[in-house]
Amino acid sequence: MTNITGRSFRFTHAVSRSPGKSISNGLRAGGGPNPNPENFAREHEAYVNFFKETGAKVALFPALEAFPDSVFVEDPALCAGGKAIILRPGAESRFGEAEPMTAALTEVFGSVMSIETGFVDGGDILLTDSEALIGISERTNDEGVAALEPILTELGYKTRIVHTPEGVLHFKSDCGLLDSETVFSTSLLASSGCFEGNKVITAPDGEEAAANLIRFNDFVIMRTGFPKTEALLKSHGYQVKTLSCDEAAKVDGGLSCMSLRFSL
Ligand code: CIR
Repeated sequence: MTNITGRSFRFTHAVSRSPGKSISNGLRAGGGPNPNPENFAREHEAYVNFFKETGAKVALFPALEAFPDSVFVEDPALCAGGKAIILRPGAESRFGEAEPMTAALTEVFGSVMSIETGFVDGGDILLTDSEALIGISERTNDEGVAALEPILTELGYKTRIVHTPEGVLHFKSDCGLLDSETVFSTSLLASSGCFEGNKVITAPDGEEAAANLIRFNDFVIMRTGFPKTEALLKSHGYQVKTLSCDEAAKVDGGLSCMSLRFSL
């Protein structure tokens, strides 16, 4: 049997897409100020550079001005088990992102798989080594999950259907993977019982916005400005890298959404 230990965080590659100026029109649930495109571009550059500094191969796709939210590449596609799966993003203004993502990921992977019915945003999927936790949300529905499940099964993942809490955009807005068995989560999400069987470290009160973190090889990449979370993760022995994503946060984005990470 193939050794799957670490496949959820040991990666050789990442892809990302430059933010366009149209990011200032990005979707956001709560109103609030527009992101500043220049500042966004600076934060994004630092983010991409960090992946490069770790030695990963990084492909940077060009900005798509017609799709303000297309910098959030995690939503129209999922990379799992060495394959790319094109999804069907659940927000109307983002649906068209699937086509350019198909072209871009075909260049990288040689071919892609896809779902043809329903809606799934990649932000609602947390992969562990053995499982795909999929949160039903405003963007991800039962029909989309039914289309995705057989593909994930073929790739060796068990699927666990869970629920993204009301008022939370994506399942992973409130959690991230720390290692093969440990999840970092807001207490709101963890209290739903969705992580039964996993170890859970809970985000300190008032630092829920740091829950969307990424484990990338030896590093846990978390958002700058959350000292209690940083200290907590270090106390558990994780090697932490902080990156600013204040501009992405203005349009409900976080660190995980701006890249797809995988091994080839
Ligand atoms: C959206 O509403 O689709 C974007 N403004 C933010 C997407 C963030 N993606 C994610 O959490 N996976």
